[in-house]
Amino acid sequence: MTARTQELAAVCQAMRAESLVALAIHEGPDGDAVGAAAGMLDLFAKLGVEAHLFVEPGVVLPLAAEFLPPAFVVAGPPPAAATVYALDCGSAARLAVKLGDQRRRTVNIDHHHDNTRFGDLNLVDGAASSTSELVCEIGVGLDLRFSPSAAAALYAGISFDTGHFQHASTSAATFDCCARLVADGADPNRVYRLLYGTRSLASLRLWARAIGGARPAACGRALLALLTAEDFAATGAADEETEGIVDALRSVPGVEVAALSRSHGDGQVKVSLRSEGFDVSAVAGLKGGGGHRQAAGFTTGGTVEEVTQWLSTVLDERLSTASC
Ligand SMILES: [Mn+2]
Repeated sequence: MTARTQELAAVCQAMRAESLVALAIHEGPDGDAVGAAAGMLDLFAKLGVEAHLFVEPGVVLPLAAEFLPPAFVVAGPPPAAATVYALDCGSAARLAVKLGDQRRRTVNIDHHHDNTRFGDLNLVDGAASSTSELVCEIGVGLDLRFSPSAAAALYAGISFDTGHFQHASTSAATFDCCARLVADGADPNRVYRLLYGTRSLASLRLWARAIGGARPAACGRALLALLTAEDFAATGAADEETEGIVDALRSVPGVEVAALSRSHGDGQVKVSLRSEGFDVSAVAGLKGGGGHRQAAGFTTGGTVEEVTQWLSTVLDERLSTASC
Protein backbone atom coordinates (compact mmCIF):
# COMPACT_ATOMS: atom_id res chain seq x y z
CA MET A 1 0.00 0.00 0.00
CA THR A 2 1.43 3.42 -0.92
CA ALA A 3 1.60 6.22 1.65
CA ARG A 4 -1.11 8.05 -0.30
CA THR A 5 -3.44 4.99 -0.20
CA GLN A 6 -2.77 4.64 3.53
CA GLU A 7 -3.61 8.31 4.12
CA LEU A 8 -6.87 7.94 2.20
CA ALA A 9 -7.82 4.79 4.13
CA ALA A 10 -7.01 6.46 7.47
CA VAL A 11 -9.22 9.45 6.65
CA CYS A 12 -12.12 7.17 5.62
CA GLN A 13 -11.74 5.21 8.86
CA ALA A 14 -11.66 8.42 10.93
CA MET A 15 -14.77 9.79 9.22
CA ARG A 16 -16.76 6.65 10.05
CA ALA A 17 -15.82 7.02 13.75
CA GLU A 18 -16.69 10.74 14.15
CA SER A 19 -19.65 12.03 16.16
CA LEU A 20 -19.19 15.81 15.76
CA VAL A 21 -17.33 17.49 12.89
CA ALA A 22 -16.40 21.08 12.07
CA LEU A 23 -15.36 21.73 8.49
CA ALA A 24 -12.96 24.62 7.86
CA ILE A 25 -11.65 26.04 4.58
CA HIS A 26 -9.00 28.56 3.52
CA GLU A 27 -9.47 32.31 3.89
CA GLY A 28 -10.80 34.03 0.81
CA PRO A 29 -12.61 30.80 -0.11
CA ASP A 30 -12.81 29.77 -3.77
CA GLY A 31 -14.89 27.33 -5.81
CA ASP A 32 -12.72 24.36 -4.83
CA ALA A 33 -12.96 25.09 -1.08
CA VAL A 34 -16.74 25.44 -1.29
CA GLY A 35 -17.10 22.36 -3.52
CA ALA A 36 -14.96 20.25 -1.18
CA ALA A 37 -17.00 21.44 1.82
CA ALA A 38 -20.30 20.60 0.10
CA GLY A 39 -18.98 17.14 -0.77
CA MET A 40 -17.78 16.45 2.79
CA LEU A 41 -21.11 17.66 4.26
CA ASP A 42 -22.89 15.18 1.99
CA LEU A 43 -20.61 12.28 3.02
CA PHE A 44 -20.96 13.04 6.74
CA ALA A 45 -24.78 13.25 6.36
CA LYS A 46 -24.72 9.80 4.76
CA LEU A 47 -22.53 8.50 7.61
CA GLY A 48 -24.98 9.93 10.16
CA VAL A 49 -22.33 12.31 11.54
CA GLU A 50 -23.27 15.86 12.59
CA ALA A 51 -21.15 18.28 10.52
CA HIS A 52 -21.20 21.99 9.74
CA LEU A 53 -18.92 24.42 7.93
CA PHE A 54 -17.54 27.14 10.23
CA VAL A 55 -16.29 30.52 8.93
CA GLU A 56 -15.65 33.92 10.50
CA PRO A 57 -18.62 36.31 10.23
CA GLY A 58 -18.50 38.22 6.94
CA VAL A 59 -16.53 35.61 4.98
CA VAL A 60 -17.90 35.46 1.43
CA LEU A 61 -18.50 31.92 0.14
CA PRO A 62 -18.61 31.83 -3.67
CA LEU A 63 -21.32 29.60 -5.19
CA ALA A 64 -22.76 29.05 -1.70
CA ALA A 65 -26.28 29.93 -2.84
CA GLU A 66 -26.01 27.07 -5.30
CA PHE A 67 -24.17 24.45 -3.28
CA LEU A 68 -24.18 25.13 0.49
CA PRO A 69 -27.49 24.87 2.37
CA PRO A 70 -27.52 27.84 4.84
CA ALA A 71 -28.40 25.49 7.71
CA PHE A 72 -24.97 23.86 7.32
CA VAL A 73 -22.93 27.08 7.51
CA VAL A 74 -22.14 28.64 10.90
CA ALA A 75 -20.51 32.07 11.38
CA GLY A 76 -18.14 31.78 14.31
CA PRO A 77 -15.79 29.31 15.98
CA PRO A 78 -16.56 25.59 16.09
CA PRO A 79 -17.44 23.77 19.32
CA ALA A 80 -14.44 22.51 21.30
CA ALA A 81 -15.47 18.87 21.04
CA ALA A 82 -15.63 18.82 17.25
CA THR A 83 -12.92 17.28 15.08
CA VAL A 84 -11.78 19.92 12.60
CA TYR A 85 -11.60 18.82 8.96
CA ALA A 86 -9.47 21.46 7.24
CA LEU A 87 -10.10 21.52 3.48
CA ASP A 88 -8.03 23.05 0.68
CA CYS A 89 -5.82 24.94 3.12
CA GLY A 90 -2.01 24.83 3.14
CA SER A 91 -1.51 25.85 6.77
CA ALA A 92 -3.55 26.22 9.96
CA ALA A 93 -2.85 29.97 9.97
CA ARG A 94 -4.71 30.43 6.66
CA LEU A 95 -8.05 28.96 7.78
CA ALA A 96 -11.13 31.16 7.32
CA VAL A 97 -12.11 30.55 10.96
CA LYS A 98 -10.22 31.29 14.18
CA LEU A 99 -9.68 28.13 16.20
CA GLY A 100 -8.10 29.79 19.26
CA ASP A 101 -5.33 28.26 21.34
CA GLN A 102 -7.18 25.16 22.35
CA ARG A 103 -5.73 21.90 21.01
CA ARG A 104 -8.15 20.28 18.57
CA ARG A 105 -7.98 17.05 16.68
CA THR A 106 -7.49 18.05 13.06
CA VAL A 107 -7.77 16.18 9.78
CA ASN A 108 -6.03 17.98 6.92
CA ILE A 109 -7.25 17.30 3.36
CA ASP A 110 -5.47 19.38 0.74
CA HIS A 111 -3.54 19.60 -2.54
CA HIS A 112 -1.23 22.62 -1.97
CA HIS A 113 2.38 21.63 -2.67
CA ASP A 114 3.59 23.63 0.33
CA ASN A 115 1.07 22.16 2.80
CA THR A 116 2.63 22.08 6.28
CA ARG A 117 0.94 18.76 7.16
CA PHE A 118 -0.53 20.40 10.26
CA GLY A 119 -3.17 17.72 10.88
CA ASP A 120 -3.21 14.75 13.23
CA LEU A 121 -4.21 12.97 10.04
CA ASN A 122 -3.16 14.29 6.66
CA LEU A 123 -4.42 13.46 3.19
CA VAL A 124 -2.18 15.78 1.21
CA ASP A 125 -1.44 15.28 -2.48
CA GLY A 126 0.33 18.16 -4.18
CA ALA A 127 -0.27 16.52 -7.56
CA ALA A 128 -4.06 16.32 -7.21
CA SER A 129 -5.98 18.81 -9.34
CA SER A 130 -8.11 20.02 -6.44
CA THR A 131 -9.33 19.21 -2.96
CA SER A 132 -12.70 18.45 -4.55
CA GLU A 133 -10.99 15.61 -6.46
CA LEU A 134 -9.63 14.24 -3.15
CA VAL A 135 -13.12 14.40 -1.61
CA CYS A 136 -14.44 12.50 -4.62
CA GLU A 137 -11.82 9.80 -3.92
CA ILE A 138 -12.90 9.71 -0.27
CA GLY A 139 -16.44 8.99 -1.52
CA VAL A 140 -15.03 6.03 -3.47
CA GLY A 141 -13.07 4.92 -0.38
CA LEU A 142 -16.21 5.02 1.75
CA ASP A 143 -18.20 3.27 -1.00
CA LEU A 144 -20.74 6.11 -0.91
CA ARG A 145 -22.36 7.89 -3.86
CA PHE A 146 -22.93 11.67 -3.77
CA SER A 147 -26.30 13.41 -3.89
CA PRO A 148 -26.82 15.31 -7.20
CA SER A 149 -26.22 18.69 -5.53
CA ALA A 150 -22.97 17.60 -3.83
CA ALA A 151 -21.80 15.92 -7.06
CA ALA A 152 -22.38 19.20 -8.92
CA ALA A 153 -20.50 21.14 -6.20
CA LEU A 154 -17.48 18.81 -6.44
CA TYR A 155 -17.53 18.90 -10.25
CA ALA A 156 -17.62 22.71 -10.01
CA GLY A 157 -14.71 22.64 -7.55
CA ILE A 158 -12.61 20.54 -9.92
CA SER A 159 -13.59 22.71 -12.89
CA PHE A 160 -12.68 25.84 -10.90
CA ASP A 161 -9.22 24.67 -9.82
CA THR A 162 -8.28 23.23 -13.21
CA GLY A 163 -9.49 26.30 -15.14
CA HIS A 164 -12.06 23.94 -16.66
CA PHE A 165 -9.68 21.01 -17.26
CA GLN A 166 -6.87 23.01 -18.85
CA HIS A 167 -4.17 23.17 -16.16
CA ALA A 168 -1.30 20.66 -16.05
CA SER A 169 -2.77 19.18 -12.84
CA THR A 170 -5.68 17.70 -14.85
CA SER A 171 -5.07 13.93 -14.88
CA ALA A 172 -6.78 10.69 -15.82
CA ALA A 173 -7.81 10.44 -12.15
CA THR A 174 -9.46 13.87 -12.49
CA PHE A 175 -11.61 12.61 -15.35
CA ASP A 176 -12.36 9.35 -13.50
CA CYS A 177 -13.71 11.46 -10.63
CA CYS A 178 -15.71 13.66 -12.99
CA ALA A 179 -17.24 10.63 -14.72
CA ARG A 180 -18.38 9.38 -11.32
CA LEU A 181 -19.76 12.83 -10.37
CA VAL A 182 -21.69 13.12 -13.65
CA ALA A 183 -23.12 9.63 -13.02
CA ASP A 184 -24.18 10.92 -9.57
CA GLY A 185 -26.09 13.82 -11.13
CA ALA A 186 -23.63 16.66 -11.84
CA ASP A 187 -24.66 18.45 -15.04
CA PRO A 188 -21.51 19.58 -16.93
CA ASN A 189 -23.37 22.10 -19.07
CA ARG A 190 -25.08 23.69 -16.09
CA VAL A 191 -21.85 23.91 -14.06
CA TYR A 192 -20.01 25.42 -17.05
CA ARG A 193 -22.67 28.08 -17.47
CA LEU A 194 -22.62 28.79 -13.76
CA LEU A 195 -18.82 29.20 -13.58
CA TYR A 196 -17.85 30.56 -16.98
CA GLY A 197 -20.89 31.22 -19.12
CA THR A 198 -22.50 34.07 -17.19
CA ARG A 199 -20.97 37.53 -17.23
CA SER A 200 -22.62 40.88 -16.50
CA LEU A 201 -22.01 43.96 -18.64
CA ALA A 202 -20.56 45.61 -15.50
CA SER A 203 -18.07 42.76 -15.25
CA LEU A 204 -17.01 43.12 -18.91
CA ARG A 205 -16.50 46.87 -18.40
CA LEU A 206 -14.29 46.10 -15.38
CA TRP A 207 -12.32 43.60 -17.48
CA ALA A 208 -11.88 46.29 -20.15
CA ARG A 209 -10.39 48.68 -17.56
CA ALA A 210 -8.05 46.05 -16.11
CA ILE A 211 -6.82 44.77 -19.47
CA GLY A 212 -6.66 48.25 -21.01
CA GLY A 213 -4.39 49.46 -18.22
CA ALA A 214 -2.19 46.37 -17.91
CA ARG A 215 1.54 47.20 -17.83
CA PRO A 216 4.32 45.02 -19.16
CA ALA A 217 7.22 44.34 -16.77
CA ALA A 218 10.39 42.26 -16.91
CA CYS A 219 10.86 42.94 -20.64
CA GLY A 220 7.31 41.82 -21.41
CA ARG A 221 7.64 38.50 -19.60
CA ALA A 222 5.18 39.81 -16.98
CA LEU A 223 1.91 41.69 -17.38
CA LEU A 224 0.56 43.62 -14.39
CA ALA A 225 -3.03 44.90 -14.17
CA LEU A 226 -4.52 47.06 -11.46
CA LEU A 227 -8.02 48.05 -10.41
CA THR A 228 -8.84 50.82 -7.96
CA ALA A 229 -11.96 51.64 -5.94
CA GLU A 230 -12.79 54.12 -8.71
CA ASP A 231 -12.84 51.32 -11.31
CA PHE A 232 -15.24 49.27 -9.21
CA ALA A 233 -17.46 52.32 -8.58
CA ALA A 234 -17.49 53.43 -12.24
CA THR A 235 -18.47 49.98 -13.55
CA GLY A 236 -20.64 48.76 -10.66
CA ALA A 237 -18.85 45.38 -10.76
CA ALA A 238 -18.13 43.36 -7.61
CA ASP A 239 -14.78 41.98 -6.51
CA GLU A 240 -15.66 38.38 -7.46
CA GLU A 241 -16.20 39.56 -11.05
CA THR A 242 -12.43 39.96 -11.38
CA GLU A 243 -12.19 36.13 -11.53
CA GLY A 244 -10.54 35.20 -14.85
CA ILE A 245 -8.90 38.55 -15.67
CA VAL A 246 -5.48 37.38 -14.58
CA ASP A 247 -5.83 34.19 -16.66
CA ALA A 248 -6.69 36.28 -19.72
CA LEU A 249 -3.50 38.31 -19.17
CA ARG A 250 -1.45 35.11 -18.80
CA SER A 251 -2.79 33.80 -22.11
CA VAL A 252 -0.71 36.32 -24.08
CA PRO A 253 2.21 34.44 -25.74
CA GLY A 254 5.50 35.30 -24.02
CA VAL A 255 3.84 36.34 -20.76
CA GLU A 256 5.19 34.04 -18.04
CA VAL A 257 3.67 35.87 -15.06
CA ALA A 258 0.41 37.81 -14.87
CA ALA A 259 -0.86 39.74 -11.87
CA LEU A 260 -3.99 41.61 -10.94
CA SER A 261 -3.80 43.99 -7.97
CA ARG A 262 -7.06 45.45 -6.77
CA SER A 263 -8.28 47.65 -3.95
CA HIS A 264 -11.64 48.85 -2.73
CA GLY A 265 -10.15 51.90 -1.08
CA ASP A 266 -9.83 50.38 2.40
CA GLY A 267 -6.01 50.40 2.39
CA GLN A 268 -5.89 46.69 1.53
CA VAL A 269 -4.68 45.40 -1.84
CA LYS A 270 -5.58 41.91 -3.03
CA VAL A 271 -3.25 40.37 -5.58
CA SER A 272 -3.83 37.35 -7.82
CA LEU A 273 -0.88 35.80 -9.63
CA ARG A 274 -0.71 33.28 -12.50
CA SER A 275 2.30 31.82 -14.22
CA GLU A 276 3.69 29.39 -16.71
CA GLY A 277 6.97 27.79 -15.61
CA PHE A 278 7.61 30.15 -12.70
CA ASP A 279 6.76 29.68 -9.01
CA VAL A 280 4.41 32.55 -8.13
CA SER A 281 3.61 31.04 -4.70
CA ALA A 282 7.18 32.07 -3.74
CA VAL A 283 6.38 35.69 -4.70
CA ALA A 284 3.08 35.56 -2.77
CA GLY A 285 5.01 34.13 0.19
CA LEU A 286 7.14 37.30 0.39
CA LYS A 287 3.96 39.13 1.48
CA GLY A 288 2.54 36.40 3.69
CA GLY A 289 0.35 34.84 1.00
CA GLY A 290 0.54 31.47 -0.69
CA GLY A 291 -1.04 29.09 -3.15
CA HIS A 292 0.22 26.94 -5.99
CA ARG A 293 3.28 27.33 -8.23
CA GLN A 294 1.08 28.44 -11.14
CA ALA A 295 -1.69 30.24 -9.20
CA ALA A 296 -1.17 32.15 -5.96
CA GLY A 297 -2.24 35.29 -4.15
CA PHE A 298 -1.74 37.60 -1.22
CA THR A 299 -3.31 40.58 0.55
CA THR A 300 -1.20 43.49 1.71
CA GLY A 301 -1.45 47.11 2.83
CA GLY A 302 -0.83 50.13 0.61
CA THR A 303 -2.17 51.30 -2.74
CA VAL A 304 -2.47 49.29 -5.95
CA GLU A 305 0.11 51.61 -7.49
CA GLU A 306 2.67 50.83 -4.75
CA VAL A 307 2.01 47.10 -4.87
CA THR A 308 2.27 47.02 -8.67
CA GLN A 309 5.59 48.88 -8.43
CA TRP A 310 6.81 46.32 -5.88
CA LEU A 311 5.72 43.43 -8.11
CA SER A 312 7.46 45.00 -11.09
CA THR A 313 10.73 45.24 -9.15
CA VAL A 314 10.52 41.68 -7.78
CA LEU A 315 9.67 40.20 -11.19
CA ASP A 316 12.44 42.19 -12.92
CA GLU A 317 14.87 40.50 -10.50
CA ARG A 318 13.41 37.02 -10.56
CA LEU A 319 12.66 36.65 -14.25
CA SER A 320 16.38 37.28 -15.00
CA THR A 321 16.00 40.12 -17.43
CA ALA A 322 19.75 40.75 -17.68
CA SER A 323 19.76 39.98 -21.42
CA CYS A 324 17.01 42.39 -22.43
MN1 LIG B 1 -7.85 24.08 -4.30
